[in-house]
Amino acid sequence: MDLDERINQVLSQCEQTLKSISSHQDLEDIKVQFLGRKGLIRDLFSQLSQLSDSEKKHYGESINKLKMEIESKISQKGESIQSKIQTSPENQVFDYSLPGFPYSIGKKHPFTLICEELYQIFRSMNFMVVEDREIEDEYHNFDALNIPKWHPSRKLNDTFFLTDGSVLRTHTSPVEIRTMEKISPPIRMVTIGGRCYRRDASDATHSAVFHQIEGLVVDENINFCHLSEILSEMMRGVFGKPVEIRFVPSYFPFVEPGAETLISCPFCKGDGCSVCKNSGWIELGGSGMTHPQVLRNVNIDPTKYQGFAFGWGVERLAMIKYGIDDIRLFFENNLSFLEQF
Ligand code: FA5
Repeated sequence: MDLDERINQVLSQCEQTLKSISSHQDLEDIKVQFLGRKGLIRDLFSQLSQLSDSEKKHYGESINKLKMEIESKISQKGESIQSKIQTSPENQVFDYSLPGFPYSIGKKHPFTLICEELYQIFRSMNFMVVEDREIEDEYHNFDALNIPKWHPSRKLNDTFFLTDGSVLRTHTSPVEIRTMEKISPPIRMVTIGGRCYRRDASDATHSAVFHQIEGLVVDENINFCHLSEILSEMMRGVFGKPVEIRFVPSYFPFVEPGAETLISCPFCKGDGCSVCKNSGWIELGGSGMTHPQVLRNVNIDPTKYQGFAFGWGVERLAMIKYGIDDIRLFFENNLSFLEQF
């Protein structure tokens, strides 16, 4: 074998051996085998003495080149062994002195916040806070509330009916009936954040699932001024300042007279802004004096007792209080939204 062949053979031998090893110790052995005092490179250099001067020059350069190439390959292999060692899980070093990741403190959902406020406000006015079922029968959701059989809200495209004929309650007004069935007047009750269901298309102000606050007072000598006072007090509590209430006559079969209830816009004080769509007023829900037939349905004598009731959207109230422009945000669990409160 001439020297050229031997040089190529040593290079490929080195490459093969490097491929087969994975430890620094093996690498040290290879260094000795190829670059050591009795190594293969030395051996090649020793063969130069038998050559002519011109051959010495030629092969001397070739062997030097081979030596540098082998040194570089050994050093690359060393780096690759080191990086494998560092990234293997059993060699990960855990530094116990590093600071930990801080826990971010959870925040209350704006819906929870407003419900807690409403709870405080009504407890301070001595209202009984009640809850009732979300799956209702037609009687309590409609009939007992004087809602006629032909009323559009009873249609399949407005209400979720279950196969057994019961309904997902479309409002919290059936809680009034259930309370009056159980308790005799005087009654001061409120249900806060009761879940309701309607087949409404979802948009910025409507959702198929939403929540209402429903209040009912039944006693002797109850009149519309009492209703107005309680609603004003509720608004003063929520917004922390007096808010004007406006009643616009409206029809709900279970109250007479009935009204859509508006508040003066707490942001622009009635001057007009984007929240109140420049009207100065914001509509929050219905209210009115309990219809005598509703009282009769629960065996309360309407000649002796009168009642007033209101039912408002809780998300709508929270949207106004917290400046939220889309009801869908309440249900999306979007962290960047929730962290604002
Ligand atoms: C009622 O539900 C009546 N039960 C309210 C009532 C109670 C009137 C007692 C008189 C006496 P209405 O359908 O208007 O009324 O709903 C009341 C409020 O619930 C609305 O003003 C709105 O704030 C909220 N609401 C109704 N539908 C939706 C919906 N799909 N998404 C979000 N909020 C809604």
